[in-house]
Amino acid sequence: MAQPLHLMVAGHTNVGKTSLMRTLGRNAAFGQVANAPGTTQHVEALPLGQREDLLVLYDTPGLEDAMALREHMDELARQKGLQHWQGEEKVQLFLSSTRAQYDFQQEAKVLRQLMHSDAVLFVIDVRTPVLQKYFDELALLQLCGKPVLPVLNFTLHHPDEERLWRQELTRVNLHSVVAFDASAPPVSGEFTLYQTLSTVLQSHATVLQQWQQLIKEQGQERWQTASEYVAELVINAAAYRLVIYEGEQGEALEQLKEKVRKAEQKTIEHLLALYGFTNNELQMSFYAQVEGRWQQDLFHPATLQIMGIKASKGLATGAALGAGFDVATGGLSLGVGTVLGATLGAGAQTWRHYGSRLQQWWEGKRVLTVEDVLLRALILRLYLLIGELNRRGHGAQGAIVLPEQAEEAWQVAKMPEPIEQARAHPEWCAWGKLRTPRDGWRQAQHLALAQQLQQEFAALLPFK
Ligand SMILES: Nc1nc2c(ncn2[C@@H]2O[C@H](COP(=O)(O)OP(=O)(O)OP(=O)(O)O)[C@@H](O)[C@H]2O)c(=O)[nH]1
Ligand SMILES: [Mg+2]
Repeated sequence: MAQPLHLMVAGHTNVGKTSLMRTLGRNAAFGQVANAPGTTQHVEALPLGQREDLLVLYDTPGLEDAMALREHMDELARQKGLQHWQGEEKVQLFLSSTRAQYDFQQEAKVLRQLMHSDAVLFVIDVRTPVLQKYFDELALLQLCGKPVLPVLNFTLHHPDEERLWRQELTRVNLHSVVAFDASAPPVSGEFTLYQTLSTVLQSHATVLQQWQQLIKEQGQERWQTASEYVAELVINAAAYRLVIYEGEQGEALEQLKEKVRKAEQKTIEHLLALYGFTNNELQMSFYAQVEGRWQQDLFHPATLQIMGIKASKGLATGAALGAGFDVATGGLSLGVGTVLGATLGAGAQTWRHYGSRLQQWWEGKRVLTVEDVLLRALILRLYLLIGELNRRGHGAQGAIVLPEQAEEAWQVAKMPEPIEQARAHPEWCAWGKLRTPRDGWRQAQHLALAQQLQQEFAALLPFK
């Protein structure tokens, strides 16, 4: 079996090394990130994909005074009579010197890690001017003869600066350079990074290939799991029905809204965790993490309209019935119930089949259910979020902002069959139960819905 690749991330202080670690490791909770120098104090390992046998990244403290360190090392080398090509010996000499314990303590940690690494990702903040200190840092890191791949960070809005840095790096013989942005990495930027790395690190080309394959597989798995989370929420919401008596409508509506909101929030939490965006340190409320659409109440008719959902049909029919979808219910249906609890209270169309029972409207029980229009809103909001999570770098600090545009296809699509099935099976709803009901047919419909949603929203995947 191939040896794991030990890859260290190094560079000047505060250039985004830890942010790059977070993004490549898909872990927003890794290490400390702050807009201040000296945030990372120790070397910290991060096995990628929880696979110690493939690729281990190492975060390191920022380099601060490489120029002074180079002078010190040159002096030590002169005293020992080392030749200029004896870089590794020079580093060893420094590491056993007194100053490695004191004024060059941070740099010593970096160079110690360098001795145990196969290659270095040298992070550069392209917004900073090209200065001598960066070349001193590069020269230090090149002492051990390990391949150095410059990673240009903060490239999103700085194409000119990126070009300039690329030019300058060729002067020191660094022709393989990768552009990245830890907060909004370019689509397939990760693949470009590993591909470029394998050109300067032939010895580990196999491991790098395996890792790229694994990234793809894990991406597919996440996509599948995410769709299962959404499908679970939708099955529960479609199956849910609340039997109420006259006069209880107001209270029941609030109760159901609360249930849907809670279930949606739980799904969001699961999605954030699935994509590695749970930041224990901040423990922000999800409203703080996810801006835009989420601040709008799901049940407000304006939300549904902005989402582009064609609710007009449901609106008209519901209004005609004197219940159903209106401002007060916001996507919940108040239908005629039967004592036996047969299929009722589903979409507005269902009403046509039960027209004869309308005279019972103010008699007996009512059944409160979640309308199709609301299910569509739930699905759309969650897929917009998934799309964002797929694109977002784990080094990003700001709130997640959902795009304005919803998937056009879903605004008109017919409700998938598994949703219709769930409507006919109130016992499928897991809300308020200890565990998901064990029912083979429910399971099959749940997976079928997840599958259908994946196809429907395939365009949101950053790579196929
Ligand atoms: N917009 C943007 N901000 C970034 C990017 N990378 C890092 N940052 C921000 O830059 C600041 C420094 O990031 P860190 O990851 O802590 O930098 P570091 O190099 O690890 O810093 P030290 O550990 O102190 O050496 C933080 O405020 C990050 O949010 C990027 O690609 N784009
Ligand atoms: Mg750091």
